[in-house]
Amino acid sequence: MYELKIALQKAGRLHEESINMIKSLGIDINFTNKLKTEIFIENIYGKIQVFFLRDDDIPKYVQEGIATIGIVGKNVVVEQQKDSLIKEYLDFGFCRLSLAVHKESLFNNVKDLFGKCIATSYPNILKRYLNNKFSNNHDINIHEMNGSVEIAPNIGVADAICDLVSSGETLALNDLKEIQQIFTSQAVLISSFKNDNNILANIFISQIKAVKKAKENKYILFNVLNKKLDKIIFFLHNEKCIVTTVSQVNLIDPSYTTVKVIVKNNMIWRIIEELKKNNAKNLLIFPIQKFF
Ligand code: PRT
Ligand code: ZN
Repeated sequence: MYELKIALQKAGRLHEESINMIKSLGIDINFTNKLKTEIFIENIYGKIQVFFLRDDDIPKYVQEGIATIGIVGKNVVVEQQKDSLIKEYLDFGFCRLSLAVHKESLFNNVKDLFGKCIATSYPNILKRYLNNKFSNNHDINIHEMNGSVEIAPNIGVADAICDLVSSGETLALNDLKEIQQIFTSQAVLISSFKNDNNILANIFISQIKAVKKAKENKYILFNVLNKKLDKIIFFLHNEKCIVTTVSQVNLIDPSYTTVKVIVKNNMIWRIIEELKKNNAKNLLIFPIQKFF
């Protein structure tokens, strides 16, 4: 029996989607009591323990091995300078870290902030950005705040802010305008285990990769006239589609062949149009659950 300990955000922006991600792997994580801080799940390979923490604590717990795996925003991991824990990008929780100033301010770019003060909860990421951009040669002052950063310019604490933005509504509500994006973020899977010493963790990560890959593709099934088959197969290979089945035994009409193919999402329209042009029939498109 193997053991896997997973740390997720207890409440907040990543909570729901982290749970959905775990469920999509086929792990039954139904819990009714929202106040519960840990749950145990028995799986054919072993025991999975899920516990819920504040996002800021997740990288430390993972680094110390208290949790094997964690799901947290890349912004938190990089700010805590634990970048090496990142194993996989999870395609949710997208946001950006941006510099913003009062909408009527004359500051239009980062250089305009020389000699000025920027308030932020992300001093390390901001410092790294400024030092890289200006080769350590700038006199911008960083004022660290733990929350409500967006009010700093209005109360005279700072000339600009560096904060997370997703829709931009919070900036607009506080009469701020974005002048420079300095970092992009999304939810990441972090882990500090060595590759060969935790079988259940390896299985978990390979399942996550399979779900991600599945989301990027669709499964298409169609019937095509036998005489057009070679042309269609050549076209599909040329477009880097993965033809999984070519079945000559078509019970409805022997002059047709059934083809099954895996197609990247961004190619679907092009492929379908070409198939239609070649009189393909009974075109069906399926989502894929996991793709190994
Ligand atoms: O309680 P705990 O410490 O666990 O949570 P938290 O309050 O520190 O974090 P939480 O739940 O707000 O965010 C968790 C993670 O979600 C962040 O670390 C990011 O990786 C990600 N994320 C995605 C965001 C946003 N989008 C986001 N918009 N985190 C915060 N925001 C805030 C932003 O700081 C600003 O106040 O939302 C506001 C802006 O949103 P818009 O849509 O108005 O632009
Ligand atoms: Zn937090």
